[in-house]
Amino acid sequence: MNSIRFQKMLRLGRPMAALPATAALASLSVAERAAANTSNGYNLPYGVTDLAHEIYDLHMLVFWICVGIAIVVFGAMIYSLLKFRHSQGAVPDTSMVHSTKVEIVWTVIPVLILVVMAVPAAETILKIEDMRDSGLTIRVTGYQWKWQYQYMDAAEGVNFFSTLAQDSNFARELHSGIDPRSVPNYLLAVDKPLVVPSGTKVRLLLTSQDVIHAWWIPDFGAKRDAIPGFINELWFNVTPGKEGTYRGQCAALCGRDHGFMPVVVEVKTPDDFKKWVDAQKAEMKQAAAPADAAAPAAAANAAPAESAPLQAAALRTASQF
Ligand SMILES: [Cu+2]
Repeated sequence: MNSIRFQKMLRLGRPMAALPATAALASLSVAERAAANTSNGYNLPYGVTDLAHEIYDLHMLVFWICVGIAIVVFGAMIYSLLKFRHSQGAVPDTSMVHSTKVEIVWTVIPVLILVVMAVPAAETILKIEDMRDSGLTIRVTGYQWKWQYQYMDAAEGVNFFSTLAQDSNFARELHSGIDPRSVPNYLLAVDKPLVVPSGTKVRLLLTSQDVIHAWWIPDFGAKRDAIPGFINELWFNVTPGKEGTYRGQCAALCGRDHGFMPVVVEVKTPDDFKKWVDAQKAEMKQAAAPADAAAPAAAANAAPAESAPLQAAALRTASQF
């Protein structure tokens, strides 16, 4: 079953993107709210990628199947309890005890329901694992308690750390005297967000330098563990027109400051992304200028030499699937 059919079937359950369900959302400016997460605070976010929509629709399909089962099962139970109660002179029917016919029926029906759920779920899982034809690869490394982003492909060489924004960091301290509600995007803001282009399949290679972290952006339908000594992959492709800032958190309990390493992604149009990459490269060149003067050959060789094992690792993980 494809996702478009799901969407038509299940539109009922879709949350309203602009519903200001939480105090945090209510405190955002209009511009920020437009780019805020698409969750209404009660359900999964509908998301901004096709994959996120598909995951949402699957979730709603299973939800409505569960609702249907609950109505049928509890309906039959309540009806029987009331209709055939002892005070009404009901006599137990023993003809269905150890009935092969009944046992076949109550085995086959649940199996069919499971198959109905498993087929579209398997299709989506295969899609989630399909890392082919990505347009941009970024290596993501988790640390206690920050993220490092190292770009490959066209943005090769762009490399930075992303840590909790300073105003959140001050406000979170014990007896800071700062009201967290006065801090925009409290604990969900960073100094330097990951920047990606829209309409591009972005592949992340996730690893960690210390303990297990997990990179998670609910609106991308993307969450995966970052494990030391191991490279995990995930991909997302943000629908063009959905440019903006998307926020998530580290989703694996990774130590004392686990709650203070948010994930923030800024989605730009491919043109703006290219400009951003150029600006980053110019900035890095400027920062490296004194070193270049001292050892031009070493500086020129450093970047490719460092990235070669990464490229090899990327190829290795790609070939596993
Ligand atoms: Cu973490």
